[in-house]
Amino acid sequence: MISDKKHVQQLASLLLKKGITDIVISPGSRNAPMINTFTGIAEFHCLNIVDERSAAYIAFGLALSIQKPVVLVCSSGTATLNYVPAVAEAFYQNIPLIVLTADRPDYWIDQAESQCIRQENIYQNFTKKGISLPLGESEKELWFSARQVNECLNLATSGKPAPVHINIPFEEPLHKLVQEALPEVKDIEIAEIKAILTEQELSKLVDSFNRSSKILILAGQLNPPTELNNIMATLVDKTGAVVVCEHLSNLSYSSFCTGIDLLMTGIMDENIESFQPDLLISFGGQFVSKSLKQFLRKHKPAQHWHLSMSNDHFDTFQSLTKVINIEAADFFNALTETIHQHDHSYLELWKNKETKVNQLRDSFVENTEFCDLKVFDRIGKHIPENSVIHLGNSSPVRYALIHQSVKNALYFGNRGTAGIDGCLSTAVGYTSASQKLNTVILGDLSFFYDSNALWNKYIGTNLRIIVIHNGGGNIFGMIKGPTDSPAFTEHFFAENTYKAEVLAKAFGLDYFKAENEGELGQALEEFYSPDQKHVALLEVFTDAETNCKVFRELFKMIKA
Ligand SMILES: Cc1ncc(C[n+]2csc(CCOP(=O)(O)OP(=O)(O)O)c2C)c(N)n1
Repeated sequence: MISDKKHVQQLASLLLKKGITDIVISPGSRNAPMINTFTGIAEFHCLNIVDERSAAYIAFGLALSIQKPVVLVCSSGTATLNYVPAVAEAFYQNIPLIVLTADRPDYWIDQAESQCIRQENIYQNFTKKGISLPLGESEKELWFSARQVNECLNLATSGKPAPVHINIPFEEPLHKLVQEALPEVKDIEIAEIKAILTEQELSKLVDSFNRSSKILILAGQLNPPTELNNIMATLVDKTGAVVVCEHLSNLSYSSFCTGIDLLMTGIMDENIESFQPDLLISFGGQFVSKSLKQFLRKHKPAQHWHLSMSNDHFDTFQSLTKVINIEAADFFNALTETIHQHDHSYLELWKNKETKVNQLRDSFVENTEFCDLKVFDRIGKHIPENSVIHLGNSSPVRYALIHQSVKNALYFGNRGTAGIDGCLSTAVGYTSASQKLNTVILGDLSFFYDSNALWNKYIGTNLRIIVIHNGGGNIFGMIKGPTDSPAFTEHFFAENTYKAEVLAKAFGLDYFKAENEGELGQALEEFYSPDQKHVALLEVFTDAETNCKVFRELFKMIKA
């Protein structure tokens, strides 16, 4: 059985034609025609999440996992506004979400009607396109609506993917069901095109590349790139270009440089000009490292090329000279075929420094007291190879990037907007469709903020949650500024004495805790044991002041 509402029938038909079948529904009345239609068709895979903020982050995590668009369905009113944080995160990470909001007919808006707000274009800053479907079901209105839905669904995945919004007004009755097949609707396809460089442009780029002796390539946050890793490795071997990446770039090769924050601290004062690039090439999303940005803003390259499928003019380092509208893999492939061998002295300079810094880090971590820095080292050594790791904001992602990455692991983090409000939900959504072991590591505030992520039936047994309980927002003690304020403890650190244990028990998770190194080692053994067959939460208690002291000492030591 499906709803009798024809616009919804058409929409469902087009979603199926375009292979979009994963739907995250939040309950409501106005969205009944969508709920009845999607759940009435076996091909759709429907989840139900009550809290719309969490639902949208779960949909986002699911879309990351299956690498396909995911549909969100909610009622009208504030339900729709709760989607905004995840829609923004998806927008800045180029993930397609199809957001379907139910609405009342426009003649009831602002007329003291229940659960009614101005819903048209509410996500306009974070979507590629937003439409409101017509209410009437005449032939012309149905044709118009099908054309607009086609356009929205095509835009979500073409070029630079992004969320789209379809607002659908419904008149009562909302629950009328019919025993009918979905209507045949024209699927307007979008032709696949591949951007390539003209011969003239390629030869100009190759010429510039060959004339540069210090080439730095920055790979920002990337969803697991399949062929790019090997292409970049070949390029580095041939040219001695320096590839700088973070765990979230999901690239890995012995000649790439990672651990950027510490490495930058290591080069900040000493012989810094020799590290300054002539040519900088960047692609992918954001970098976490602030010191990398500071270094490049101060020591600007003569040329900066940014590779972007949507001609983004990202002038992050105030030195942008060229935007190249091409896939990174295609660009580096084309380049590698034609460029000369370069000498490897620039690469050796960076790699030698990285080796030294890493040695200093390892002996420092071994000798330091129990603190977050040490906890992240131990966690990294226990997470099994081939895992998926989700890093929370803000100090978890920073600590994790200081340490070596886990072998063959995939890394994710909500770095599009760096919110603390959906890190757990994103991980829950990702894990629900993942065959691998997934670990999410979050601070205590982020965990409590998003604990509704646990309020559903879809938590995979392959999920491990680690809460670093340092008594509040410890990041504010680590960065310059907040500790000077008299409002520090109450309004920046936001001291937190609640424990995750009670919530873990409420949601039926196995619970582990650690308050010192011995307990942590023991807990991690059990937490990652093959005998641990159920979803589990490990709460690690550390002292906020010790964490800040050790963190500062590490950077001071590297600098010295
Ligand atoms: C939605 C949202 N609100 C506020 C912030 C600002 N913020 C950044 S980090 C942070 C504290 C995080 O605390 P916790 O999760 O305990 O991690 P810790 O700082 O201890 O590592 C806050 C409030 C944010 N990033 N996102």
